[in-house]
Amino acid sequence: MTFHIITIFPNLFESYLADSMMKRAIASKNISVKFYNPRDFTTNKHNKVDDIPYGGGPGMIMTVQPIIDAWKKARGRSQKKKFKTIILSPGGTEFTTAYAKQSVKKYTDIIFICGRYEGIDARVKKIIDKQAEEVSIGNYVLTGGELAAMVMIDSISRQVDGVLGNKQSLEEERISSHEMYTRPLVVEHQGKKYTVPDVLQSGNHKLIDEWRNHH
Ligand code: 6GU
Repeated sequence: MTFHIITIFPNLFESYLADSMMKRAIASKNISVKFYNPRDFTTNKHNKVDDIPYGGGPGMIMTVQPIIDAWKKARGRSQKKKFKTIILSPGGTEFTTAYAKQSVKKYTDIIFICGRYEGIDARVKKIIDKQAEEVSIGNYVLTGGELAAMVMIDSISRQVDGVLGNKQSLEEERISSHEMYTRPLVVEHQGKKYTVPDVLQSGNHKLIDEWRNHH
């Protein structure tokens, strides 16, 4: 899976991609991440990527041309019939694990368009048309699409074969059991002892599975 990220703040992604699961997934070539900064695609003198809104109102709107030119570059590097464009938008379709799984099945390339400021000129979506979908990660407003793109990239990557290795099924199981324990067997805190449920030490995997389904 290749992620193409259109953003004026590529640095925001650096630390997250440089460690842990994402670092390994990139090193093993299970995923790859490419950046396109609209500022590098501007045709105006001062590399402006935004302007004031028609009709008035606060803030700035990201202009069409640099985003579309960045998108064309990303599209040119994608597999023709297997790419998807996601416009990060707090009002879009809600992102879920099911969405992540579907994305891995259907696409080899995902292009993320991250908006900043008060938004993106609506004509970006109209120009890209059928190939684009507005997607949100939940019912709250973020300063920009970058954090949301990172959340989706994390969630989609863990669905890519080989990224979690043989840990995959275990990791998925965690959702049905949120009570997990590791050593030591007894933790003492302010005079009180906190121990691990006996069943988890029983070695009886049928009983352990049953217990996990209820905790
Ligand atoms: Cl995709 N963008 C922004 N700005 N805020 C959000 C979001 C996206 N998803 C939830 N909140």
